Amino acid sequence: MNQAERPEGQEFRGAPQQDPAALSHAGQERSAGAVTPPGRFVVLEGIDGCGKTTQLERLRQWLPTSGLMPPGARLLTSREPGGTPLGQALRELLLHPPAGAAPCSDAELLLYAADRAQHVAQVIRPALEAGDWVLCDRFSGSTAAYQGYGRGLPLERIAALEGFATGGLEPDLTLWLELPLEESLRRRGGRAADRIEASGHDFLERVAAGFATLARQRSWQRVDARQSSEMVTQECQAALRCHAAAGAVQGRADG
Ligand code: Z5A
Repeated sequence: MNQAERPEGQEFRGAPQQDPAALSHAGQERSAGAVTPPGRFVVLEGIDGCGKTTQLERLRQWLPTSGLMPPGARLLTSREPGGTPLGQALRELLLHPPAGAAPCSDAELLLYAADRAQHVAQVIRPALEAGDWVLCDRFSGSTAAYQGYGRGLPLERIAALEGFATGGLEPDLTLWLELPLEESLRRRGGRAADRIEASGHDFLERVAAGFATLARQRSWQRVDARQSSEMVTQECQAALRCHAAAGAVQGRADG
């Protein structure tokens, strides 16, 4: 999707929800030891061209009137890399570096971590702490898939760096848009590849397999991205409803 069309950093207010109990998350924890901000953090992951940008825009339009968001909560959409002004500069360096400035694998990992640290500190955590919802195109899973499984950097090193960059913040829900690599290449068509996309077929195959492994390990919600974009949207919406319903049950158990 065209850069100018991307809806990053936009905010929308939720309509009054149909079931106020559906989003009771006070006191829940995303991960052991991490205090949970009251908002919701939803991430779209998958290989290049799997339809994240398309679905982010559709969910951006749907969520505020879905009845899932608490009254007054805002929806913020963002992406990585590039969800902050610093991130925009890092994105250019990462995807379209000037001649001679392409980062080595370790530097690439550190630049993605820097982008994420700034994004969490400046955008994501403040929004979640204010009770808002954040819908993000890519997060930590992409680093494990591309720099871990793709580049072959040690996953333990990546995990340690992630903890440092995010302060332990993890998504509440990750929607993994699963698409075969060949279909992703077909969808890309004649569009010029950025530096990561140009890393070669074997690299992209390792990334795609890495996403499948991560989805199993991290209990991501799989969405079949081969379907029409309307059907993909419906699956994403169903996953979000399910997640909210599970939150309501958990909230009642806690309360
Ligand atoms: N990267 C990394 O290495 N490490 C990290 O930690 C992070 C990222 C965070 C960011 O690229 C690059 O950074 C990315 C990973 C790396 N590189 N790669 N490869 P980006 O943000 O510029 O782009 P992207 O996220 O990889 O993908 P994209 O090009 O924006 O694609 P998309 O958002 O997933 O898909 P789309 O734009 O919605 O759709 C692609 C096309 O398919 C478009 O023509 C649509 O109209 C069409 N489409 C969408 N859905 C459908 C369906 N359902 N059917 C048919 N056609 C469809």
